[in-house]
Amino acid sequence: MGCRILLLLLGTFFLDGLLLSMAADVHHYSFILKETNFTRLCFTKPMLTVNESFPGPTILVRKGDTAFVTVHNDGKYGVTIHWHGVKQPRNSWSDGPENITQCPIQPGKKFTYEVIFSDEEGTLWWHAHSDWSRATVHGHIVILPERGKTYPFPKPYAEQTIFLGSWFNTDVKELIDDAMATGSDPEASTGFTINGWPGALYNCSNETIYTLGVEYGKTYLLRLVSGVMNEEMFFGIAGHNFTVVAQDAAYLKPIVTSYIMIAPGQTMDILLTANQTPSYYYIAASPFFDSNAPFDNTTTTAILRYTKVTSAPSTIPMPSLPFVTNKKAVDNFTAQLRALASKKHLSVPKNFTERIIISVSVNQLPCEANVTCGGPNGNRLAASLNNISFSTPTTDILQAYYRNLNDTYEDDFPNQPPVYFNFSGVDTELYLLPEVGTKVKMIEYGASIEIVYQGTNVGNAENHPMHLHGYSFHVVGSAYGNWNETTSPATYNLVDPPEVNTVGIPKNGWTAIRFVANNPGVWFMHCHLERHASWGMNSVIIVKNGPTKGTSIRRPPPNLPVCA
Ligand SMILES: *[C@@H]1O[C@H](CO)[C@@H](O)[C@H](O)[C@H]1NC(C)=O
Ligand SMILES: *[C@@H]1O[C@H](CO)[C@@H](O)[C@H](O)[C@H]1NC(C)=O
Ligand SMILES: *[C@@H]1O[C@H](CO)[C@@H](O)[C@H](O)[C@H]1NC(C)=O
Ligand SMILES: *[C@@H]1O[C@H](CO)[C@@H](O)[C@H](O)[C@H]1NC(C)=O
Ligand SMILES: *[C@@H]1O[C@H](CO)[C@@H](O)[C@H](O)[C@H]1NC(C)=O
Ligand SMILES: *[C@@H]1O[C@H](CO)[C@@H](O)[C@H](O)[C@H]1NC(C)=O
Ligand SMILES: *[C@@H]1O[C@H](CO)[C@@H](O)[C@H](O)[C@H]1NC(C)=O
Ligand SMILES: *[C@@H]1O[C@H](CO)[C@@H](O)[C@H](O)[C@H]1NC(C)=O
Ligand SMILES: *[C@@H]1O[C@H](CO)[C@@H](O)[C@H](O)[C@H]1NC(C)=O
Ligand SMILES: *[C@@H]1O[C@H](CO)[C@@H](O)[C@H](O)[C@H]1NC(C)=O
Ligand SMILES: *[C@@H]1O[C@H](CO)[C@@H](O)[C@H](O)[C@H]1NC(C)=O
Ligand SMILES: *[C@@H]1O[C@H](CO)[C@@H](O)[C@H](O)[C@H]1NC(C)=O
Ligand SMILES: [Cu+2]
Repeated sequence: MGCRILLLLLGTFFLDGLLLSMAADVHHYSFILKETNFTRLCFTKPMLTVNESFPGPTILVRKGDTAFVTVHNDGKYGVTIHWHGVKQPRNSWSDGPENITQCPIQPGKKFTYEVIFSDEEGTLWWHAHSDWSRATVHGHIVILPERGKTYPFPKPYAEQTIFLGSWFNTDVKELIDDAMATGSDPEASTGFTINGWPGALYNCSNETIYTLGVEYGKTYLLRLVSGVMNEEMFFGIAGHNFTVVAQDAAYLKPIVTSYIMIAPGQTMDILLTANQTPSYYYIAASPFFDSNAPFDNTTTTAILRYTKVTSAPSTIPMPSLPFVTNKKAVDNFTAQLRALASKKHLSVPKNFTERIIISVSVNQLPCEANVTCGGPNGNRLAASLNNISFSTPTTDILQAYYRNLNDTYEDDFPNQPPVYFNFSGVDTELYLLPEVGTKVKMIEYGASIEIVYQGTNVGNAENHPMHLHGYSFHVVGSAYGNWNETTSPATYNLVDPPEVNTVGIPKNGWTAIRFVANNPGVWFMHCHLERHASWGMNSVIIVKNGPTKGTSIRRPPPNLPVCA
């Protein structure tokens, strides 16, 4: 797939390691977006895909490479693509979120993204970043170690990408447009999928199942992505424990477990050794969901089949996953996530130059006079950060920032919630009426930032997977209840906190993250539950330029889509 730029001419007097680490490759991909029919999902309507494939094609690179991806839009709507978890140093231009860093690629048009990899290593993913199109427009990004380098674990016999998805037996654009028109909760998905197949527990044929063939005694690296739209998921494999070795393209201290909890947007790399009685075993994923909102309560399955076993047993064993509301199981798992200690991780900021406290809420807005709204109390459902419900502009914020244009956004996103109250305990009938606006947070280049996300019990409380573009961050603390300036920082892990791009804020709890603002640009920050993002649980950070060209945002690429 790639044409390789080998820097061998630099001379053989370099030490091997140095030479190899400079040999970054350049890859070229072409994506054709178009409507496709998928009978395998009992699907009745065409859906938008890349290259008629669901999930879409995998981008395969090594650490530090660059990929040019030309996206041709042969669909009906404007779409953008985001490279989830790729930091894109100085290059917000290719980050993708619609009307944040670019305007959509219109039908009949194309745009070439320059996807710049830096320190990511492991598994990430790409997805559409326009309304709900990511439900069907998504795929893996696999980042291998640099040439000549190895994994920090024994080399697996083979690798396999595993994509957890949501499946809607309807047109997702119509679904979210209808819900937004009345402010009601969007319909839950019809089911979940593993590598695009729903599995044995739906009313499709039993042939609609993904099968992973394994050889007895071998170890496999499973690269798991959750592209699920609105639910966190438990995932397990009957009869087998497995070892989690990375999350969001950063290595972890190995965790041996029988299940994981993975939130929308997150990725996990898992080692599975096929060391049980050769047979068939179900692989399964089912939701973790602890709020009163509608959700998809189904289970998707795949089959782990030992090769040389020719027929299935009369009963294929199912993994026993935690019950849908089992918070303890979630906490047990997430508490074990620790960065693989290395020199790199000594870079956790020991203190901060700026602390930003952000309340995270589901709210309501009054219904317009001539509309019948479907939210609670006849209101419109909304969501907010620091009680500001984000309104997506109609021209992109990056252009406005780069060209100093007014009227697209305001730069006064506050460092504090507007009101302090018992965030985690307030009666759920109460809600704060959010302010609607396009407010961004300006950050000085090089600042050490601490963000405390404080979940609230306003509206319909639940776990929120918060995602920040352009960065990965250290998750230094998390607990139930209200964050306390005196007692909470004392509990922080500043030694080996996991480094991720998406983190679940516990229901009625808080999570603190730290990062150094060393990537100038315009970076979207949002809940990765798609309905909350649609309702405004979003904001933008703008990291200002540093003192030199090499610490400043790059120039815009040619042919950037313009706004209608
Ligand atoms: C997508 O399809 C186009 C047209 O058939 C092809 O040229 C391209 O290589 C495909 N891309 C990938 C990533 O497979
Ligand atoms: C999808 O299937 C429908 C109904 O069978 C058909 O009318 C339509 O042309 C198909 N669309 C594509 C893109 O193949
Ligand atoms: C399967 O079909 C039955 C009967 O129509 C229905 O009750 C059930 O909910 C369906 N199950 C799923 C998972 O769609
Ligand atoms: C698929 O197989 C499972 C397990 O054997 C069975 O319970 C289910 O009824 C089958 N579903 C269909 C649609 O045949
Ligand atoms: C998986 O781990 C659990 C808990 O440590 C243990 O009880 C169980 O025997 C293990 N199962 C296998 C198949 O190794
Ligand atoms: C979700 O599924 C579980 C297991 O079938 C069931 O006990 C629970 O009542 C379901 N919850 C809802 C809200 O449907
Ligand atoms: C969580 O872990 C503790 C100790 O490690 C164990 O006693 C408990 O049963 C676990 N809870 C769940 C729900 O798995
Ligand atoms: C951390 O930084 C803050 C503000 O920059 C300062 O007030 C505080 O004293 C520092 N704490 C420590 C332990 O250095
Ligand atoms: C509400 O009514 C006003 C005046 O008739 C009209 O201009 C506006 O478009 C209507 N809004 C909606 C959402 O229908
Ligand atoms: C982005 O802006 C265009 C107009 O330039 C508008 O049609 C589109 O709805 C906007 N997208 C979002 C997600 O608000
Ligand atoms: C932008 O806003 C500033 C401050 O409000 C004002 O001084 C300036 O004239 C405005 N620029 C444009 C191009 O409107
Ligand atoms: C924070 O904790 C301290 C020590 O327990 C307590 O004195 C203080 O009142 C708490 N602050 C708030 C805002 O609850
Ligand atoms: Cu959320």
